[in-house]
Amino acid sequence: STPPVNVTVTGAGGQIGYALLFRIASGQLLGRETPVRLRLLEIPPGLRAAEGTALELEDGAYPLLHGIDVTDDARAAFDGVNIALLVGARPRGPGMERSDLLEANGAIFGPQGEAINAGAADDVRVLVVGNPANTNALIASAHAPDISAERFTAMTRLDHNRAVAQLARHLHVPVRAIDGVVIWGNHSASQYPDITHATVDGRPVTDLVDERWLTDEFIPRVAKRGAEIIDVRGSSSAASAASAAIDHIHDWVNGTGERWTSAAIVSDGSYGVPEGLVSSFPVRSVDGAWRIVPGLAIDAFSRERIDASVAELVAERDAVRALGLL
Ligand code: NAX
Repeated sequence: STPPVNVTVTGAGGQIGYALLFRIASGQLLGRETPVRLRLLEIPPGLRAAEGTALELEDGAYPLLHGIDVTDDARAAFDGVNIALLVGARPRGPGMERSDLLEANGAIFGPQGEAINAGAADDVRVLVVGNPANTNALIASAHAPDISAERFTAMTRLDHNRAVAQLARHLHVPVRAIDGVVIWGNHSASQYPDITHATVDGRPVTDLVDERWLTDEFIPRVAKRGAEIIDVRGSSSAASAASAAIDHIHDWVNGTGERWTSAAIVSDGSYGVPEGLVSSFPVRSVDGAWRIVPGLAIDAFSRERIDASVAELVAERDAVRALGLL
């Protein structure tokens, strides 16, 4: 029988953790044949909540769940880890400057990168969900010199899924009919949801939507969807974020076939994105690795928006470098 896969979730006592862990335990992350061992990492104030979630996981009597450990020790949490979902992060508090936020998160993702470097399995895959996700992934990767930077990714799948869903709704077509949507750049309001390569059942989407809808409704709606959820729901996206994290890892492990998705991965210099930045690209997953979709024509409208979001990533990288976090 298949040996269990070690899955570590940080911030496990939080709201995304609560939406995520039961789906992992039920086999939606790695399939119904693959047993999992869960490690939940929290900081002391979150430990009780994580322990409570662990009790409920036990009560699910999931046949695939081969054990749950709850800890506040990163070394223990990442020992032998195959899949690391880094959800816990320091949110922006009142009066906190951007550099304070980057510094506080550097203090989390640096040590976690070191612990991953020390203990992870050879096939480790890391997904950073906690914000600022791209730069947190960059910091973690910089602290894991023995692990290929390709193994550190950040989540823009929620933005991707939001873009696909908005497009499907606007065009009155099923989500499944749509391919070729791209999120470029940073997981922030500067992101660029690009439909210039998108198709509906093979037909170019650009033939089907007008430019006003694209610039005045679609792009801002996707980029500000997180704020809309907070406004309507009263708290930030959790189940949809968990769902996107499942999609990201599932596709990374199992492959995407010819379809594309979006993921923030280390840049190889493609599309003018400076090498080494963790930026969102159009990707396929082939043989267990993300591959940037090559050779897309980038029009002037897209170029400007990609460059703006990438400039924000460069500024974040420079700021954390100045703080000595890289
Ligand atoms: P919660 O505040 O509900 O939970 C976060 C948990 O992380 C808390 O229990 C806290 O104790 C824990 N934590 C903090 N520092 C930790 C550390 N050093 N080690 C382990 N655990 C730690 O937030 P939640 O709504 O679950 O969101 C988690 C993160 O996801 C936030 O940073 C949020 O901004 C980010 N998001 C990212 C998204 C994306 O698309 N990339 C979308 C959803 C979400 O906004």
